[in-house]
Amino acid sequence: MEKILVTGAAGGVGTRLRKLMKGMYPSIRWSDIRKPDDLGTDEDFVVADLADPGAVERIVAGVEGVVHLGGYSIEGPWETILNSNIIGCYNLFEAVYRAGVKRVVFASSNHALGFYPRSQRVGVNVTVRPDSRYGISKAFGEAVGAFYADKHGLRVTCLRIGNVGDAPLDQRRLAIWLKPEDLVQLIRIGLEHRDIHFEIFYGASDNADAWWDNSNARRFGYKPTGKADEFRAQAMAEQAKLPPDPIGDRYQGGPFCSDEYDADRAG
Ligand code: 15L
Repeated sequence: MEKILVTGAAGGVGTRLRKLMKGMYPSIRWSDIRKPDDLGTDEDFVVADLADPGAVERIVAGVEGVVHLGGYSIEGPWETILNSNIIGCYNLFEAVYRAGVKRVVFASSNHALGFYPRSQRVGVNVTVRPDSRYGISKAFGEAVGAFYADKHGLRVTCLRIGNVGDAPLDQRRLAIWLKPEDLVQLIRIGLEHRDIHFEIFYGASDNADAWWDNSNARRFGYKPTGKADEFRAQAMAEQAKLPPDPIGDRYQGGPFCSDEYDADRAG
């Protein structure tokens, strides 16, 4: 890979990646709907609204691989999710295909499967169970990726990311924490591994409480270095400060599941 594009450069994960991936490829173009506050003078950055197909065409021109983090990263109103994550994601894959880009690493999310109970271990061959409009948009993105891989030969890797941070923030994050350096490892597998066609990996470190079977990522050489267990005491201390959440605590998606939840009343 000589030249790659990373969307979502101004977001929390993008901001970390701009530091961690510096110099990793000969040329990295960063993009977002707004300029990052801490943009360095040596960084190649282009503003683009993913909902605008023309703007997306311009940012993908000349790149060999794309890391697609861009979009709205939490639950939001339908209009917002529709424009940023559904239309934006479609525009990205379509532009990539038309420009002859070879690979996409798509930042999916644990919220595409948030309604699996915490008691169930899930692998990559399960039905999606989104916990939010945001989760639906991530399931949509995975489907778009599979389509362009199968129909047009694009090499696509979907990362079902848990929670990226310096340390797990609470009990749920002990199961789904992703050390930023481990995310970089997963991205590099997606961009560089010879045998990628369409793959789904869980974006999680080596967590003792894991709910996900990440053997597919390990098959491609993923060796996570982060261990959430090392932060157990502090994560549980933070958990103790949170109010009880009977629905959120039952399901993998946590508060994304309890937010707007009225299934019991409907039944
Ligand atoms: C996500 O997908 C979000 O982008 C992030 O903001 C966190 O909410 C994370 O999931 C999580 O589940 O902790």
